[in-house]
Amino acid sequence: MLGILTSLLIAPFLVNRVAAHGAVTSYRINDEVFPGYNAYDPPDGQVSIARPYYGIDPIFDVLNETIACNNDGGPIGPEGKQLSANIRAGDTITAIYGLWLHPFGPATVYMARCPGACIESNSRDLEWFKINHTGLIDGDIVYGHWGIAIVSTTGEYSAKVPEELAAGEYLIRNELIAIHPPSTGPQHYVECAQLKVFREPGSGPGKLPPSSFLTKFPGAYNPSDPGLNVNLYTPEAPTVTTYQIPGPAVWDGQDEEDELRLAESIRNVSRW
Ligand SMILES: [Cu+2]
Repeated sequence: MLGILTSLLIAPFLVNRVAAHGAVTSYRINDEVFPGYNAYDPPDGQVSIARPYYGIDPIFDVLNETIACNNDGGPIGPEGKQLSANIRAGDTITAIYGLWLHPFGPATVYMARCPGACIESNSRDLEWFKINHTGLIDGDIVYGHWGIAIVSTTGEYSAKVPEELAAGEYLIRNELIAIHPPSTGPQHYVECAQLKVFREPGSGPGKLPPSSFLTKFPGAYNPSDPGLNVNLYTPEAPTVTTYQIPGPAVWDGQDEEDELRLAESIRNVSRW
């Protein structure tokens, strides 16, 4: 009797816990689907553009050594197992999630240039730049729409590779930040994949983001970032309609002077 009662009480809790987590299970580029990595099968049999990841459980500590790609930084294995997908600069890559239910928090997408072949690169050593993010889309932080709710309603999240980006090998890093836990702090769900970016003939060499856009993982976030310290459970939470997405500004091809001009114009505006 006690056993049945206990399992009735505990089972839904466990199911919810497991079911609520999630990860990228495949990618889509121009209608072509690239199978992802399965953290619950042995890595030996797997061939994928995805970097391996430890599992669907979130990372809580933004200073954790695994926060770059939710693994030790390395590829699945040698070339032949660790693949890369070709993508044209300016095209869109869609991360497809097997299951995702958390509705509160921002979605972010980063890329990092590998100095040589990505298969030789540890994700922790690379300099990352943000290519896309979606925070609070509308409404307030409790009843409004968030970036990660795009994933809970559509099962996927898309980001455009900057049209200006130089050709070469890159990692892409999809991250969903679920901010609902009241006591533990936000949950970071991170997966990476390898891309080979090429450019349309005649479109020029492209460029890399200026250093002001570059960051490291760990390093991009600080536990004290405002966007990582939002409490949805206060009486005033339904009146909060702004949210500051953690991490650097999005780079969509602008150079440093553009960015300085923008910062200057914002400073001028805020003086008024
Ligand atoms: Cu979860």
